[in-house]
Amino acid sequence: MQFQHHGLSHEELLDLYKAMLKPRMIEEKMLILLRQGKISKWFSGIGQEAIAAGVTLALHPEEYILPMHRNLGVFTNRNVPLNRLFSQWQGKKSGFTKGRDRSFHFGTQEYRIVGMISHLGPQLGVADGIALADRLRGNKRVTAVFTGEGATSEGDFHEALNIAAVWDLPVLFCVENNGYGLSTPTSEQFRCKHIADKGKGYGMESYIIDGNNILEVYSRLKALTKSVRQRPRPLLLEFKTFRMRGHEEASGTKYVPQHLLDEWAARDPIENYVAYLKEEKVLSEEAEVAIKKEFIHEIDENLQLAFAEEPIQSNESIELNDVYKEFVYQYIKEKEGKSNIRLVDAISAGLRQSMEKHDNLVILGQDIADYGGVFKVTEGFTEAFGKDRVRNTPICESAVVSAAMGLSINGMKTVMEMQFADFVSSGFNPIVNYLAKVHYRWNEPADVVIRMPCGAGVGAGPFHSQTNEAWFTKTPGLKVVYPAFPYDAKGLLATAINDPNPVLFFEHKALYRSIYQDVPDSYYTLPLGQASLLKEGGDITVVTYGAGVHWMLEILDNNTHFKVDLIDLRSLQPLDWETIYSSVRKTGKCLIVQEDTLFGGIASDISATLMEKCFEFLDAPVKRIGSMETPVPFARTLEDIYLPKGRIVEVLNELVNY
Ligand SMILES: Cc1ncc(C[n+]2csc(CCOP(=O)(O)OP(=O)(O)O)c2C)c(N)n1
Repeated sequence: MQFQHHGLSHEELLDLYKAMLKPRMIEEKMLILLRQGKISKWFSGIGQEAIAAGVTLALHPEEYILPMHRNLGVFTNRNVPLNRLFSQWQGKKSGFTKGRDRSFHFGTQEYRIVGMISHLGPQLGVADGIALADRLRGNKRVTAVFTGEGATSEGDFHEALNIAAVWDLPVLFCVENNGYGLSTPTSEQFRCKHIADKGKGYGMESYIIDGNNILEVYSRLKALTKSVRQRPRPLLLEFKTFRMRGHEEASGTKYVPQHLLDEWAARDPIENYVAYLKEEKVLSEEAEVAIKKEFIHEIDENLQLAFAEEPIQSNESIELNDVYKEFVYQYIKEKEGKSNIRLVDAISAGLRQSMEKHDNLVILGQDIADYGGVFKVTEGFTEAFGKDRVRNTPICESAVVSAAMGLSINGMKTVMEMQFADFVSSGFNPIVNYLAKVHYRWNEPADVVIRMPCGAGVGAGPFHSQTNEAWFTKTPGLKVVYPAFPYDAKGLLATAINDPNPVLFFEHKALYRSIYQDVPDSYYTLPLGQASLLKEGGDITVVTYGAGVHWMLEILDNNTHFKVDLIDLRSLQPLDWETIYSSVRKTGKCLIVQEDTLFGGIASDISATLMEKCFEFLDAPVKRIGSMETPVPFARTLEDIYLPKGRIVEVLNELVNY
């Protein structure tokens, strides 16, 4: 291995040695503890230390790094206290996740580190968002994100690189090509010769770097980070290296040919560097021993601290309290002056006023800039706020959700427009696994609203008509809002944007241009989690939301003999149970109407809960109505069969006569 000192002083050369040695020594200790059954799992980065160490030291401390499971050197070189790391791995209180997540699955704003989620790929889009926030604020900073070569096969890799290229984001995509993804060799992972070759396809500079040579890693990174800070752009960096141990310790390396292990053992980044330092008379035997002694002492001392800590204690309310970041709702009263406008206009006006109120708010979405979005909600916004804040995205829902997460981490708010709620399936993973879980895991909020134009009754077929709120009400950590009227939509959107938690904001397409209301011209807020009692009849409670509200209003207008308490839920998570209970206690009969197919929807949960909470008050079985258990059909005649509207009167009659 050839080392060139690139003009570094002896002290700097020694620092680079220590930067690799400490994580190596910690790992060696962990392997012993693993064998003693004192820690649960270990993902080894032995043999790859030069990459994490070199990249971290080339960055400034205020620049974010997003490491993976083999990048212990990122943490040690950001000087994260070792006792906190050890406690984290033991699920103890001084760790970073209150025992809620394991190993390197955490972030810390204090050290500007954003750890991975197990799904690997979303990490890359998060780096885009962090870098975008820096660009928008004019910070001359880089963001470095790590991935293995295996995870480059994920769509997230493609999406994140593509976005970074199109937006000129200062992201260093650091691919550690260590030969294997679990047991899968690179030959079964991709067909190109080098991962770096993919850079060309994105119009991106890319470089191949010897990942086992600390001086090459550090000096190349020093030069590249300097250049990217001056001229923001993404770089694809492929570090050639090798994974010397199993994917995790228990899985072993039987599938790796011995000659590869031997060849790469001879290229060990630390041993070779030590030989070089000794040859250059930078490191003496005595100094080496002294450094190791100091690290052994530091590791042991911090291990004692972690082992001495009690197993973590908690209770149900502590656990539940951390699912969402605390948000104190601020009531902002409307001012005088109203206009009779449609639902779509109210949403547009509300969004515009929030853009004026929050200068850190960014809107992301497909065709939302000059085109104004397919439903024209953001029409005229680029003139008012510019294309930086009203930002067209490529067609890549997953990385855009991840980027919104990154914007949040770096102090921004995002409203993302799903072009149609149906397409959220392409961004599902980061919503339910990243945004939903991040506050519970490491106390980091996801300040993101995802607007979801949804619903049937518009003759748009199986892929442009779904109302998929139940995909999200199931997932702790998300809020779900579903207004039926312009007034509610405007006030609830303002609150959703003020709320630092992730909110799925459903907007029914069939209501966009058909429902009018007098809506205050001024900015105002409405609280999430409060249903509205639209009619008081007293005989039957009907609980519904979205289009269901308007079906019910029409039915009640045409059938005045039904005496109904009509409840519009307005938000589904949090859900206003009290309003439902108090009406059902009074009427003793309840029908829940939802547009979604019935099985597993919100109606089922409300029904089951009423059985538990209001059983003594019920005079009839709780009834549910939803769409047929088929995809949403295209032809209007079929859609009428599919949707439940035509079946409501019959069930109401059943309940009246029960
Ligand atoms: C979406 C997803 N699929 C599969 C896995 C299981 N898994 C975890 S790590 C890993 C291998 C990753 O390989 P690579 O990206 O090359 O990183 P390395 O482990 O080699 O550092 C696999 C298959 C996962 N965590 N997430």
